[in-house]
Amino acid sequence: MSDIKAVERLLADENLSGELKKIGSKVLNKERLTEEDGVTLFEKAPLSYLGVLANFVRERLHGDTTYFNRNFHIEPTNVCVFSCKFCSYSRLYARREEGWELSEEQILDIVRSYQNKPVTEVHIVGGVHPKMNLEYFADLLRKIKALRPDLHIKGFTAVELDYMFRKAKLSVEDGMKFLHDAGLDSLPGGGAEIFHPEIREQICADKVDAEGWLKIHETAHKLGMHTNATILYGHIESYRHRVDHMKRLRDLQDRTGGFNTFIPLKFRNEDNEMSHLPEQSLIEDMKMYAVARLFMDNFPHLKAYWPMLGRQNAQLTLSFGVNDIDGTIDDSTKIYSMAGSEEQHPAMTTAQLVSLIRQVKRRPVERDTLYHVIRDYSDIDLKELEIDPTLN
Ligand code: V47
Ligand code: SF4
Repeated sequence: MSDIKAVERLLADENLSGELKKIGSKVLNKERLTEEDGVTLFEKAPLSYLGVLANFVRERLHGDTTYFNRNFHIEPTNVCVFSCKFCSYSRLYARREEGWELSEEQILDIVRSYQNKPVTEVHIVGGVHPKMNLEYFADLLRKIKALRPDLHIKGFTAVELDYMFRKAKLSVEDGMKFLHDAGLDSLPGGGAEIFHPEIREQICADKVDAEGWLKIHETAHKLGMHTNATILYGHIESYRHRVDHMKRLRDLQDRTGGFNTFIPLKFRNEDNEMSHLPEQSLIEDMKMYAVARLFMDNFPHLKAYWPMLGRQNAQLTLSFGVNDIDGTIDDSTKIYSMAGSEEQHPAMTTAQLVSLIRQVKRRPVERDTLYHVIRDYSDIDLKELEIDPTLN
């Protein structure tokens, strides 16, 4: 349970500056941090301080519970009309012969291949292909639901949705309702990048802006759908831009309460137009997670996406505020392997995920997309898990 003594010791340290003591007391007393506090944490707080406080908040909210799910991705295409400079994955529409475009039958075959497997979620995301429109995706959603009514469909970034709705000449409300009725259950957090126009205009000028992204998520929340949010950090943005980004999300969450999870995504620099930038250190990564946990006080969950960070680094985040490490994935996404992640074929069995979490003395709990508990794995024999076909 949350270690209040560790926080009290931290705040009693005579070497700690007055401003960090004040921020620490706010955290202890559940007072909201200002944007200035957020920037101060990034600029001045030692990692050890951030770790104690973020872990305190994580344990106050969730104890040792660490969530994971059993999921797979479908990436219908990497052909994209946009040209985000950080993206290693997309191929421009003009060079589409270099990319891939799955047919509807191929996509449904992927779903069929999971017919007897205990996955609970499919995550559908891809490039913005001008020929895959709203009707096409609505039809696909209906067909997936017909095959697997129990499968939660988390699909389409706000970038894909914005393009689909505009092309169909529908309002965000009507477009979202149409897809929700066709079977779309929730939205992933992609496409957020950095909201501030000073940065957005340099890294992804041609896709939906901050206001458009937030409006799409707000509309989904109003329809009763849950969504996630991301930040793409560690490139040309400053700490001020990161805090501004988190503040916009926190404000929307105050209004709707519809976000489940915040997912910081580390910029990976292989094979994209920003490859000249170095990748951030692991220390900077842990700072990002910890400050997010402290600043985003109305987000229930903080997720480290292991295919992007690598397994051991994902373990480390569990001491810096994170309480969710995503899912089994089953080698079904290419976004991060193409951007240079160490995880070239991201896949973990349930037994591997459980042991990863147990190794760092946390409690592995399988969840569904909406964080309903499916099973607590803390006392399960790992050997039994490896041989039980219903569990892997
Ligand atoms: O929006 C693209 C990012 C995102 C790079 O909601 C990159 O559960 C780092 O949003 N380096 C898409 N990041 C993926 C995404 C996501 C992933 C996992 C879970 C969830 C969820 C959402 O990937 C894009 C962009 O921010 N991205 N290229 C890169 N080179
Ligand atoms: Fe297209 Fe998404 Fe890549 Fe941007 S990040 S180029 S929208 S696939």
